[in-house]
Amino acid sequence: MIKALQPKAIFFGGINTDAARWVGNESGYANETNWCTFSDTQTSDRKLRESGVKGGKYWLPAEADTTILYPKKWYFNNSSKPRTLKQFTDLYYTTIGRNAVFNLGLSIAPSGRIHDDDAKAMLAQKKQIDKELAKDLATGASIKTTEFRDDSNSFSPEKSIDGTTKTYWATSDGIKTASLTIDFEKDTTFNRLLLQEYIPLGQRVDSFSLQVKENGIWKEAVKGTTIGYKRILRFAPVTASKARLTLHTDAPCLTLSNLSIYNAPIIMTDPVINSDRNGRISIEAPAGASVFYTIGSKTSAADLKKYTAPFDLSNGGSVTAYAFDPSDNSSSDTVTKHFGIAKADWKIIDCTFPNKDSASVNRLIDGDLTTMWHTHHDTQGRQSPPQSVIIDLGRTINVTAFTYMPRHDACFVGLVDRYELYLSADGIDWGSPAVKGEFHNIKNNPIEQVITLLEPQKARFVKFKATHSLEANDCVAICELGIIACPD
Ligand SMILES: [Ca+2]
Repeated sequence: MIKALQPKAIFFGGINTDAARWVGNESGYANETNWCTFSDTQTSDRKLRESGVKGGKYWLPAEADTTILYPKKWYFNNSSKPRTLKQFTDLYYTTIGRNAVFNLGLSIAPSGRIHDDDAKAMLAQKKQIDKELAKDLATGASIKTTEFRDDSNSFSPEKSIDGTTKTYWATSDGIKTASLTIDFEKDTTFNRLLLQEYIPLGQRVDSFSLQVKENGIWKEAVKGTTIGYKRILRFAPVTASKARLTLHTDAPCLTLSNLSIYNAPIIMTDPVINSDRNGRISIEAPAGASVFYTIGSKTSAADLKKYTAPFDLSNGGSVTAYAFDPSDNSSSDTVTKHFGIAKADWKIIDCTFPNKDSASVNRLIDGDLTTMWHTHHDTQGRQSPPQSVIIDLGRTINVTAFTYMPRHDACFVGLVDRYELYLSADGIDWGSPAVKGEFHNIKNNPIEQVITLLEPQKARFVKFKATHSLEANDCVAICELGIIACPD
């Protein structure tokens, strides 16, 4: 009936041969090689669905779906948030930028409306894409080609940069490889390439490469395989006077209706400061941004120096850093992170539930805030609190505080909210807790907690006892424990 009343309607994921093809995953990406053609509408072969089939019998372009919420949730819930601007922007490039249609799963709030946070995230993504693809640097440049069809102006190279996809550059039949060269006439910086084939004549390009003339020398900036309706590539910024796109096809000839070049600004995000188990600090920032940092309590601008490589902080301390984009002088917020002493010499010498599976107790001190120990095992079942673990620090330390990283994966099973911490010189005599209490509001705010002792205490052994957890209180789950020492 739909076909009778709406003959041009397109079905997503249907078995019809005039449908949009489900891309084979629900994570919001198509393969970089992505043909609009397909042959087996029934197949569940994921790789085939993500890539399409060159020369396939049916025209079934890919449609890539995923959720606005991350971690992925298809329905509204209070614990999931919309994707960050960076994640959301990445989705644009891995779907639309790879010749796929983008199908975004929204979660409708109990009010019957799209949640404000989701609406804001979508508007921010639109604004970001507009900013990244704002000024087409190919427009107004001069363009030359190795060959065009019939020497006719209808298919001249200018048709690929004239701002409309209705006109196109095309080569003569039998031409398998051809190039377009853009001359900016001055050094020009860019990091995005957008290509479109003239899709009414099908999808033809098998591979392409963009070379740029930087300081008088030609070098490859980026390369790809298929193009289709639209392909957008991101690459490290290059500064060049000329850019040469070489395309190859197995079809009778080549077409290109659009060639655009952009210089996208960085998505500014706060730097992420990490420590490994040996106390080596590394700082991550958006590609292209510089990072400035300082160690300790000095945070005036003069104290900050440029970050170039990981550094040692095995005795612990605090690191303050911000990211800076030299292209537009924008900065991130300044962030400070406290680190406990390095865990290279630590050993777990006792635990009420070691869990030998991938949730082994060693994950509590592996320096990775995302890996988790829990007291749930296929064969041993769930074990409720109290559960405790004893750590040998390898040497005597003047302990001033401990850190606790809760599970933070949008699941609350075993999320520990009450604790006792014991300290001992010999691992035998524990006495009363050095500190005990509750991690307040841990469910809504599952970030690392720093619990300071009333006064520092020398110890070589630490016992952490989880005395209560959320949900059914029948399991314990913790990502990481740490110790902060007094400066010597
Ligand atoms: Ca861990």
